[in-house]
Amino acid sequence: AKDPVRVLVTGAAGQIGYALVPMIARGVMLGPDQPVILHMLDIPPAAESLNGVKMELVDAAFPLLKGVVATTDVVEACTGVNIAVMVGGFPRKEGMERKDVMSKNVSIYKSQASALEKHAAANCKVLVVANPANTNALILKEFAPSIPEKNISCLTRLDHNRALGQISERLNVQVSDVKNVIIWGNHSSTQYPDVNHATVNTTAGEKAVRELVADDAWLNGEFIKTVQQRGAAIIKARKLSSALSAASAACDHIRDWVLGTPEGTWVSMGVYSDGSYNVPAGLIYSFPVTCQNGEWKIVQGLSIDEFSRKKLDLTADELSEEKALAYSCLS
Ligand code: NAX
Repeated sequence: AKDPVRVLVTGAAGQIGYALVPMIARGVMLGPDQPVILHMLDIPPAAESLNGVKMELVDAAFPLLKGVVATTDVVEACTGVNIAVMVGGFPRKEGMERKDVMSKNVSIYKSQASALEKHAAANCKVLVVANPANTNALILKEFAPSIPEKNISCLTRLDHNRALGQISERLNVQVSDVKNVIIWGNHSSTQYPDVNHATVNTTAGEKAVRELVADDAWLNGEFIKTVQQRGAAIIKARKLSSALSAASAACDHIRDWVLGTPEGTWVSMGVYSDGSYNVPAGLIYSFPVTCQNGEWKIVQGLSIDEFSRKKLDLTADELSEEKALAYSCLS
């Protein structure tokens, strides 16, 4: 039998946490033969609720779940973890300035970065979900200099999956037959969902999404907007933000990162930019990536037309601004 993997979920008493921990305990994230020990962190006001989640995990009698640590102590939470899914953060409340929200999250991610750096297992992989996800991940990277930058990422897989879902609905095909959409940039409304290289598996072989949809106005307009605004549409409908789809996307992200992407398929991950596609180096930016042996690699050589170029730059500009704002909160 395999040794258990320790998986940290911060903000585990929240909405996404409640959807995510049972998925991890069932093997959705790391596979049906991989035992796990869950580390759950939240803040003291949520301690009782966190303990309730722990009770339910016990009651669910998951065969793969070999232990549960539920704590409000960040050092205890981070000790020995192999994977860290950072869902906890300070939400934007009505009437709050962007700078105030940023400042709260910068201080959270700065201190959690240090705890991970000192106490996590060597080669721990980190996924930041909490918003502003890209910039929280960047702060985490800056304050955990001994964690390799290739081990720090943020979640844009939900946006990626939303794009697959929209194409599948529009063409009335199975979502599993659609692949290679790309989310470029920030997990925000400036993200660019790009279908220029996306394909659908049909009985007549692989066909380009653009060819099958045959409606560039829709693809360049409503489609992009729908994916960009999907989070807000869910809030409007549910009166709560996306949770099950976010949890599922977090599992997809880690699973593909650890176990590899299928041959010929790429996924979107927010990763540390090396300047690929003329995206400024030093931002956490969502790129198309393939994964093998536990490492991601940015897909190279895709053609970028003028329309796309503008959109890649726009979302990069927003990230540069966020980075400057985050740094201004440090001083
Ligand atoms: P909730 O407010 O339900 O849960 C957040 C939890 O984090 C709470 O239990 C809170 O007590 C805890 N928390 C706050 N500060 C903490 C700290 N310093 N250490 C540990 N825990 C802390 O929010 P939920 O709906 O679960 O969303 C969580 C985060 O995911 C939010 O920042 C949200 O904006 C972000 N999202 C990101 C998405 C993505 O695709 N990247 C999509 C979904 C989601 O909107």
